[in-house]
Amino acid sequence: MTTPYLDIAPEVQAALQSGQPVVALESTIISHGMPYPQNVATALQVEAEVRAAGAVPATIAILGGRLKAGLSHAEIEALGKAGREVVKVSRRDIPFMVAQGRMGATTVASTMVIADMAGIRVFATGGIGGVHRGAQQSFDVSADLQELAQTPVAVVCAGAKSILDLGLTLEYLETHGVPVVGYQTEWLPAFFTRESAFKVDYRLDTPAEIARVLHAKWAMALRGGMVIANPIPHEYAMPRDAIDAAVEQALLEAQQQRIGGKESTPFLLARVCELTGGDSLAANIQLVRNNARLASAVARELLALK
Ligand code: PSU
Ligand code: MN
Repeated sequence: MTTPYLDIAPEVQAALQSGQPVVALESTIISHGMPYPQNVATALQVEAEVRAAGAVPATIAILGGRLKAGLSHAEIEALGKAGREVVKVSRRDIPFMVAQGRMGATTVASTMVIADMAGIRVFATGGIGGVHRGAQQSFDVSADLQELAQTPVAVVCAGAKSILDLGLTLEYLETHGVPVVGYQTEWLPAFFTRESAFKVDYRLDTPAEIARVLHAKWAMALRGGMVIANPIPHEYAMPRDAIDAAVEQALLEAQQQRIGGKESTPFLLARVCELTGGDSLAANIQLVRNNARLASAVARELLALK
């Protein structure tokens, strides 16, 4: 599907038309997920990783009110430099950016919306949003989960950060019919660590097996996407204690400062990054690159089935 609001970069368009694999990438991870300048460097490295794996990257954002699938390096630099000043755009925000001609960084949810419009089926990121700890009171459930329930895009991630309640996140996804696949693991990865206390729904060991399941799901017109949880490579995984302490501290500060709504996740991401220092940032960068590689392989295998 194309819309009059969507600009697909020529390279991405050519790849889609000639049956080359394309991988969508989000932009909130650039603006709100990491500090400048590492965010820009990472975004470019991730694009390079996709290319090295024989696929075409399509970083997604909203610029000047246009939905963009495929950004220039200058556009990525602008998003990264503006950082948390850029509007964080989820599904609900898209029409405001378009009608008002504004710039927005897309979350997992809105990246899925735009990838779907462009006909891109596989998307790589770091971590997805989920059910927040204390959601029984706050009702804070990321719109990413509802998007996974309705939009046919596979999201390759390293699980979810332990700022979230991973058990409730899995329950929510189950209720909404979203499968969670572990790549070469039966445990849900927790972003900085390879395992959590929770099992995934299905373990699959090759990109081809993942592609076959996606193909079957969409061939039957079953609504929605899939979570492909890819553990951080062993050599970059972090000790759980260090992460847990930083997460507890960040959550406490968020509560004290009454941070809520869309500010919650960016606040927690930034505080965990500050409190754990360079180590967690290095791990974060490596896991996104790792996800870009797997997503590229899945995109390639999916095309082979069409
Ligand atoms: N988790 C991370 N890094 C991120 C995000 C989440 O470890 O960058 C970003 C993604 O863009 C995700 C968004 O879609 O935060 C979720 O925000 P919220 O919880 O407000 O839905
Ligand atoms: Mn939220």
